[in-house]
Amino acid sequence: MQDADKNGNTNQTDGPEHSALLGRMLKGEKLALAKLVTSVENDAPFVPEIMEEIYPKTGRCYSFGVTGPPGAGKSTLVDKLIARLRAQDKMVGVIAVDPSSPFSGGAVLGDRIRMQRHALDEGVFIRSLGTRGTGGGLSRATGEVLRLFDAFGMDVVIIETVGVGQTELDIVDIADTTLVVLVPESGDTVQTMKAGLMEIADVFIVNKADREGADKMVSDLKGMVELNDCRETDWKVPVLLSQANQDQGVDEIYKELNNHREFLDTHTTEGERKAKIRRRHFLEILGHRFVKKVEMLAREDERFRDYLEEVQQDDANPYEITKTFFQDEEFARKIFGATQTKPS
Ligand SMILES: Nc1nc2c(ncn2[C@@H]2O[C@H](COP(=O)(O)OP(=O)(O)OP(=O)(O)O)[C@@H](O)[C@H]2O)c(=O)[nH]1
Ligand SMILES: [Mg+2]
Repeated sequence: MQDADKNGNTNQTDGPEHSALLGRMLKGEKLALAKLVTSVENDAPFVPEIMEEIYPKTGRCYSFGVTGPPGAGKSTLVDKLIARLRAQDKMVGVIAVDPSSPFSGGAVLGDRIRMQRHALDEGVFIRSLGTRGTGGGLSRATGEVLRLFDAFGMDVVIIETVGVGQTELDIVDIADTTLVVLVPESGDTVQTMKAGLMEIADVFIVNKADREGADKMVSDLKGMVELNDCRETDWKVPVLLSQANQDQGVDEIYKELNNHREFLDTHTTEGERKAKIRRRHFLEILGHRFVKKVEMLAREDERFRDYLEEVQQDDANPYEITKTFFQDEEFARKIFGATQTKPS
C-alpha cells in the first residue's frame, strides 16, 4: 500500500509539482489531465487541494450516465452518441467505470470499450476506472474525475457503468441524466431490480432490437413506467428501442438526452440543483476525510492500537468501545483538530 503522507494531508514536497500539473491541465494539455486522473484514482494526498482549486471552474458541463447489464451494448451506443456530439463540435469526455475490475487506465480499453475510432480525436478523452487504488471509493473517484473533465473544458461527460447494482446506482447519481440500457434477455434483471431501475432511469433503452422479445420488453417497461410513482418529477420517462451496432434508434436517444437536459434547465432552477449537488459533495468529502483519518490512526497511532487490541479480546463489545472512542477527547482533537497529528 502506498502511504505517501502520514497525516492524510498535503505533502509539501509535492506542492510545486502538482500545481504545475494543474496549470498544464488548465491550459488544455491532455497528458496532464491523464496524470491528474491517475492521482485521483490513487487517492493521492494532494487531491483535495487540486479539487479545491478547480471547483470554481466546474459546473459547466452536462453529464449523462449509461448503465446496464454486461454486454447490453452500452459502449456501442456511447460510440454512436460521441459521433453525434462531435458533429456538433462538442468536446467529450468518457469515464468507463467497471466496479468488477481492478484494472484502470489503458488496461481494459481494448475489449470493453468499443470507441477506439474516437481515441485519436482531439476532442475526445476516454478513460476507464477500476477499483484499484480507490479503496472502495469508486463513486468518489468518478465524481472527482468528472470535475477534472469539467474544469478541463469538456462540454459533455459520459459515464458508462457495467451492471445494475448498488455501486452503479451510486455512480449514476453523479450524472445529470441516466440512460438505462437493457436487452430482450434482461427480463429477470428488470423484475429483481424493478424499484431501483425506476428510481434511476431518465430514459429506458431496449437495445438489440433485432433479438426476439424486444417489442415485448418495450411494452413491459412502458407499463412499469406508467405505474411508477416513486419519483417526484414531471419528467415522462421514454422507453426507446435501438439497434446500436447498426446505428438505429440512436437519433431518438440523442433527442431525448437533449430533451431531458432542457427539462432539467427549465424545471429545477440551476441554483437549486447546484445547491443539492454541493450538499452531496460536502457530505461525501467529509466522510472520505474522516475515513482516511481513522485509517491513518489505525496504522500509526499507539493509543489507537490499544483500542484495536481491546476490541479483539474475547468479551469485547465493539459498540461500547466505539462509544468510548467518540468520547475520547484526544482523538477528537486528532481527527477534527489541528492538522498535524504526530503519532504519539
Ligand atoms: N445483435 C446486436 N448486437 C449488438 C447490438 N448493439 C451492440 N451489439 C453487440 O453486443 C456486444 C456487446 O456490446 P458492447 O457495446 O461492448 O456492450 P457493453 O454493454 O458496453 O458491454 P460491457 O461494457 O462489457 O458491459 C458487441 O459485440 C456489440 O457489437 C445490437 O443492437 N444488436
Ligand atoms: Mg462497455
